[in-house]
Amino acid sequence: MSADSCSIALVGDGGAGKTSLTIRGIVQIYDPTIEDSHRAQVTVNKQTYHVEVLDTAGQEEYNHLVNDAIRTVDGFAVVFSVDSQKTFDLAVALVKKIKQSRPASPVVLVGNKVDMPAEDWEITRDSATLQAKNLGCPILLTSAKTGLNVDLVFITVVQMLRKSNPTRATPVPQRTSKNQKCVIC
Ligand SMILES: Nc1nc2c(ncn2[C@@H]2O[C@H](COP(=O)(O)OP(=O)(O)OP(=O)(O)O)[C@@H](O)[C@H]2O)c(=O)[nH]1
Ligand SMILES: [Mg+2]
Repeated sequence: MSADSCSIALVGDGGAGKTSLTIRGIVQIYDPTIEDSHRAQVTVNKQTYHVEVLDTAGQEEYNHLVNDAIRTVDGFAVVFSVDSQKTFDLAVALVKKIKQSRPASPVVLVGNKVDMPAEDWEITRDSATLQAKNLGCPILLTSAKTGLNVDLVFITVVQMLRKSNPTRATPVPQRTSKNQKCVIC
């Protein structure tokens, strides 16, 4: 890994929305695969970072790929779907696992599909927030469908990475008027 790049894995149960979050913003016909990676440009405080986004598969048979990711990437987005207690339980277990094996690595808990009607939610905002606090990680509520907070997932991990290890994500100077921007490409 070069000084101006870092890697972020999206992990979580099957169907939580990892692929949808990853490809949000990509203007192309996308053919989902078992595991795919994409380059992203994340701009934080007018500085651009090159981010490798690893979209892992949630099904149990691909656990070994998730374990590989946990060993190798720099930061994590642990995704659950707000309409599924099962995905939340797995996300909590994954955050604990990551924090145990990679204690210095940034982890963000991501509650996806917040566009779903309130009656479909199995996890309340309050319980998710409380659990995240107990786990010691930030939580973001997202919708890959509407795009809500999707950029923030990557921005937040990069920000945490900069703080925890400034040499890991060295900025590439860039012209942009916005303070924060994230482009998956
Ligand atoms: N309503 C809604 N549906 C979503 C959202 N994100 C994903 N979905 C749907 O949820 C389903 C699963 O999404 P994926 O992105 O394939 O989930 P995944 O986590 O990549 O699943 P695996 O690859 O099997 O681990 C698809 O039908 C998506 O269209 C969202 O934010 N809102
Ligand atoms: Mg997927």
